[in-house]
Amino acid sequence: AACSSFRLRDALHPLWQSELSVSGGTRQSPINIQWRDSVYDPHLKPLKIHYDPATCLYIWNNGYSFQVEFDDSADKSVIMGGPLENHYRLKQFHFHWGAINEWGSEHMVDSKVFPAELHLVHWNPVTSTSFEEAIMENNGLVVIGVFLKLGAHHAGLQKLVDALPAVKHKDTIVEFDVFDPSCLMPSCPDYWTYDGSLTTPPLTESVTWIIKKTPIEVDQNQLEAFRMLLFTSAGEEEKRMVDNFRPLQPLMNRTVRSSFP
Ligand code: SG7
Ligand code: ZN
Repeated sequence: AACSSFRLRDALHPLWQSELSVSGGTRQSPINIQWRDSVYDPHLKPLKIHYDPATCLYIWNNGYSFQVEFDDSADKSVIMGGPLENHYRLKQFHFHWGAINEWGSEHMVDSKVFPAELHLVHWNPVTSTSFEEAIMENNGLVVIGVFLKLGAHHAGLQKLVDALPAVKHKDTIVEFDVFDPSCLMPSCPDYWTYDGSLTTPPLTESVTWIIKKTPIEVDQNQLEAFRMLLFTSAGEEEKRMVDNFRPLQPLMNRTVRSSFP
């Protein structure tokens, strides 16, 4: 049931080839956040983000997105507060985006879709000894989602955009030192939170999602730079890396909480 609405393109993508039989999920992601159905929880604390720019290691094209990886061998880049009972370590961030500006985000708000969505992926070092272990555990992961909308040039994002030509092809990787992803965070502290899953295989239901209410602005050239990346390896027939989002999943028996009234 969890995958009942995925598209043919998902099924054809190598990432999904062995995952056609995933079913039975009750807390799958992404979802459409209905603002008026979300419940204000006054006990939700502000989210605290402490990233050490020196833990940033490299950027790679994994054939589905590009992602920036961090040294997670110690508690150096962590988040805490918000809905969380302990701190979580930053492992990587990546984006999802569309072929055109009319779609691209995984989550939606009142059925509104954004041209792209940033995911900062963290794992629980209190209940797991590694990221790989945390993927399989309830409350093992926290992903912060930030919507990207079309608007002003984003200076912080540009350092990333400048590195993209070097990872145009699948399986390419380059060093990417000293980057503080908190520059990609909107200044407004408001967020929604709900219990969900990874949006790619193994689709495990191990994720506490924290979706920031306010999008960040990026300009058209920056979105176009994402769309120049390729799903394909060097030498293969070129396929543009676009529309790398999973379709909406049913909310089922879940409540989305908001940190704001
Ligand atoms: C992207 O999204 C990659 C994956 C990530 C997945 O495909 O960033 O990272 C890898 C392959 O290491 O999977 C386990 C994991 O982080 C799903 O992440 S998401 O649910 O935040 N979209
Ligand atoms: Zn993602």
